[in-house]
Amino acid sequence: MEQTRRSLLKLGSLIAAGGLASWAQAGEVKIGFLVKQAEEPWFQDEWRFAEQAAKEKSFTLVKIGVPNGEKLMAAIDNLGAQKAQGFIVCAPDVKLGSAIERAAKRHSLKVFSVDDQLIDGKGQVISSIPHMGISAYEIGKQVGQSLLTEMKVRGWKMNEVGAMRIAFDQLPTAKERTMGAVDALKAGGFPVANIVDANLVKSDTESAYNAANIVLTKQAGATGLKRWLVFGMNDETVLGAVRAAEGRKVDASALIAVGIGGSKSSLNEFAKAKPTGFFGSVLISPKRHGYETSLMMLDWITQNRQPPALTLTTGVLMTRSNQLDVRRQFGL
Ligand code: FCA
Repeated sequence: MEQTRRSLLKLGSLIAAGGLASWAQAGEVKIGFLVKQAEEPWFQDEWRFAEQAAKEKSFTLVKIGVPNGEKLMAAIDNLGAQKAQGFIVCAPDVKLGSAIERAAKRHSLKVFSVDDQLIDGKGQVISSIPHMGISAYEIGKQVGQSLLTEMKVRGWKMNEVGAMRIAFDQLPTAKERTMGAVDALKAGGFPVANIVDANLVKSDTESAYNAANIVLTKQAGATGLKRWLVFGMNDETVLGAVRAAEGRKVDASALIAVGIGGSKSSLNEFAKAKPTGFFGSVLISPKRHGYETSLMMLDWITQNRQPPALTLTTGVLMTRSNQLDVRRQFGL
């Protein structure tokens, strides 16, 4: 009798907690993971960690690369047709926010953005779509501070140094990251006149290579600055500038470039026998952005527990010398 009473009590609390009222079992769940640049190591890592979550929790993960708006809309329709319940997205253009939200509603799909926060037609953040991103401005500041520190270690005179901001200002997180670095440099007394923008057309290595070449050509004539700091939104764009500097015979010792990401692009660079101008990268967590977002989406679908409106993740400077430790700290 006592046992029955206890089981009934347990049942009651389970129902209260939503345990029995679950909407779908994990095994029936299908979650899309849509990324703008599937070829970039960061997104491959995100997918890998999302796969890990899918395997552990037995749901189906549908990975789709969405390099443009058309592919993105087709992918959402496709997920709807497959009877998926939700998707995580890093969109090729954040201004597609309202269109994404409408398409998701039409197919009764839950939507959770990752990395790049979606905006509406007025440029306002769409707060009804939960988001996980990096604390862009703070991480940018870390980049700027590490550039200052390394410059001091090398004994450079700041007024003889140029700082190149690889800019992609149409993407808010990219602007915040790079402006964080600019503000840190300014706060450290770096001469504002020596900070120049290399404007990206696209956020990839090739575009950064071209943009950096333009800046270096101009500066060689104008100011003759021979030592450079380089920073940008991610490792891939910073590496484009490093390659451009190498092409113009800037010695590795005359360059301090710090990226953001810490995935394969930077690890390959650190693995080179001779150090290049790529000094470090602020490691961010593809595990949190891939694994954790997937589990949050699963909870939303199965427990009706909506993810927090905003989750911001942090980073740690990784260099050739501390890479193993830092990656271990991040569970990578
Ligand atoms: C953006 C960038 C990626 C990565 C991610 C966290 O989406 O394009 O390279 O830095 O944020």
